[in-house]
Amino acid sequence: MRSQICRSASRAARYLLSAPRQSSHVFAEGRAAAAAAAVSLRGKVPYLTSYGRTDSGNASIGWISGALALPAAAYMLQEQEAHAAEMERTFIAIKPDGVQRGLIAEIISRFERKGFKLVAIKIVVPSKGFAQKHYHDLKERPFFNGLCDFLSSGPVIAMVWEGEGVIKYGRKLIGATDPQKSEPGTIRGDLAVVVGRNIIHGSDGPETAKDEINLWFKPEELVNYTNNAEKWVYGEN
Ligand code: DAT
Ligand code: MG
Repeated sequence: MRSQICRSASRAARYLLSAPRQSSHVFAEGRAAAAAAAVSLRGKVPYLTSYGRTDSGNASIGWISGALALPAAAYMLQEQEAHAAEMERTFIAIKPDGVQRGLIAEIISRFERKGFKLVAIKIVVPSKGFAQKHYHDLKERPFFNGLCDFLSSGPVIAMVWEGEGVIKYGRKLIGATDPQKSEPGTIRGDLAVVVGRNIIHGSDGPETAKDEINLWFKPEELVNYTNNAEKWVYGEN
């Protein structure tokens, strides 16, 4: 309940703090922010306890609490955004073989069921030049040309998944590069046979995750939202 209120206050504060979006709707959100902030800080900030009460008989206290509510909402916004900034993200792609074999839903569901959050998704046919950029660190390898031809041979599902430890654990869900060596239970272990057709890509570390997300997505294509399941996945309820 408290985190819901914080989120609503933070959302409203975000509207209020973004100058170009001023409208009556924004001010309505602002009132909601103030109210939500006041409610959620009740008990922590003494002046806020009487916010919204008309029967207190003490107008100045009501005014002070109203004045404090917005900074409080802004503070909670910072807190929430700091938390969001900490939340790890990784780039995951279903390669043309995975798409053609009808494995999109199967692969997505493994990440989804684990408890990770999908924050960006699109279907694209990368050009060969784009594939070369994506695999630039492998350009000296003998299979580089064939690999780039393959990645650009058809539609790819490009995604960004978010969650605690998602980079490393995403790689665990995917399994070893060579499906002959991937454990059963992993995506490649269960669904692929040879290294040249191993159906899925996943970033291998924080730096590559950042670079790959930036290569495949514009910032506005990443969606910040609260998933209702989060409080059950992370135990904040
Ligand atoms: P991963 O995809 O597990 O991160 P990688 O980055 O070493 O593995 O290689 C990228 C892709 O290149 C890999 O998914 C499949 C292909 N590949 C790797 N080694 C290969 C090989 N020996 N022969 C053919 N293709 C290979
Ligand atoms: Mg790799």
